[in-house]
This record gives sequence, C-alpha cells and structure tokens, in this order.
Amino acid sequence: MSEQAKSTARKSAAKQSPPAQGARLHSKAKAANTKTQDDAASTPATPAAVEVAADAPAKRTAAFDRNTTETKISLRLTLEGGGRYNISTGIRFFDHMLELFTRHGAFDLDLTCKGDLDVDQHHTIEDVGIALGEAFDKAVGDKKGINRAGYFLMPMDETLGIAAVDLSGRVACKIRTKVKVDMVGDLQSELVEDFFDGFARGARANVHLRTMYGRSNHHKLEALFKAFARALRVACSRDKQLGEMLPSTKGLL
Ligand SMILES: [Mn+2]
Repeated sequence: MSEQAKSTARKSAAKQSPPAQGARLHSKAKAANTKTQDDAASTPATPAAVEVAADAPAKRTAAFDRNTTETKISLRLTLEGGGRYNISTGIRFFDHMLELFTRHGAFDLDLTCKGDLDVDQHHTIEDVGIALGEAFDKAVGDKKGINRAGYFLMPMDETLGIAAVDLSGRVACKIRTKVKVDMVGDLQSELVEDFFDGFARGARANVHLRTMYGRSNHHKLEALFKAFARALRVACSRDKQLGEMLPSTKGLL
C-alpha cells in the first residue's frame, strides 16, 4: 500500500469513529442477521470500508467553465457521486429537474448558470444542456470498459416515462414529452427539447425520451428527467466483464 493510500485509509477510518446514527443502525441490522452473538461480536467493525477507500478506482470528474454574451456557466461533475447537488440556473423548475437528475443518477453536480433570462430562457437551457453533455463526455474519457448504453422506464404516479441513451460518439435526440402547457412552473416547456438536444450534442450521444402516458405535466417532465438520469448512470458505469475493452467493434467511440 502506498503512503498516500495508507493516509486515505487512516482518514477514512477516523471519519467512522464515532459511527453516525445510520452506521449504527446498519451494524445492528447486520448483527441481527448473523447466526450467533459470538459471530457478530467477532465481526471487525470497519476494515472492509477502509479497504474500499484504499483500493477504489479514481472517481471520474469533469469541469466546464464558459462565458459568452448570453450565458456564464460554471459546472463540476463527478460520475461516482452521492447524489449531491448545488444548482442555480435562475429557473426554479429547471433547477428542480437537474436536482432530481443528479440524485437519481447518483452523480455529484455543482452548476451555476447566469443567463440572459431578460431575453427568454432559451440560451440558458440550451447552454446548460451543452455544458452538461460536454462534462459527461469529458468525464467518461476514452469510454473503455463502460456499458456505453442504458435505458430505464420510470413511473411517476400516473405517468410513465422512458429513456434510452447511447454514448455512441454520434449525435441524435428524439423526444416526445406530451406536455400540453406552455409553462410548467416557471419553465418554458418547449425548451426541454432544447436541453436534451444540447446534451446530445455536448456528449456526442443518442438520447431518446418519450412520455408514454400521464396526466400531470409536472410528472411528465419529472419522469423523463429521472428516467434519463438512470439510463445515463448505466451507460456511464463500468462493465467489469469488459475490463479495459472498448464497447465497440469499430475501435472508436
Ligand atoms: Mn416535483
């Protein structure tokens, strides 16, 4: 173990003492499932977690900063995140969608966009889509050993949304939201298409989204963003069976 790994392991062990409430509950549940009290008592408290911290592959991250006359964007993304977010675009409903995207994708996302909302929301929403797409493209890097594609069906009460994503290196976006109103909250609903189109261009990806049915326009968009997050999470994830192999017979993605 390198000095740096040992240091990381020590820090990780230190963080777990004293254990958080959740950790204590977890330990109790584990003990209850163990056959005898002696077995439970002899179970080491933390070494598994320490080993993971020392041996875990580096987290894939990306940053994106761009200033134009229309938008100023600053973005930090971690693929192997914990669903943590700090998002501000000036459009509250759009923030809500990006927040649940981050949580359902188990990413971490810090994102600030100051756009020309006095014109309308178009530049802000499209540029955030491009920025987020470029960040994902950077974070997945050479794409060796990732799933590359993913899909998800997401119910949101009476609504069903579906998403399919392929990080193919080619751009295509097909979306049908079935939203029937101009505004959902403070979001111009037609711009949802511009967001995903921007993402597909930034990430060089195929993005297919469709609301199958539903009543609530809020739910229709929510289901699509959640389904998209979970499909993307699968696409970005590492496929242990592929190892370092590129998931393409063409030799380039
Ligand atoms: Mn909601």
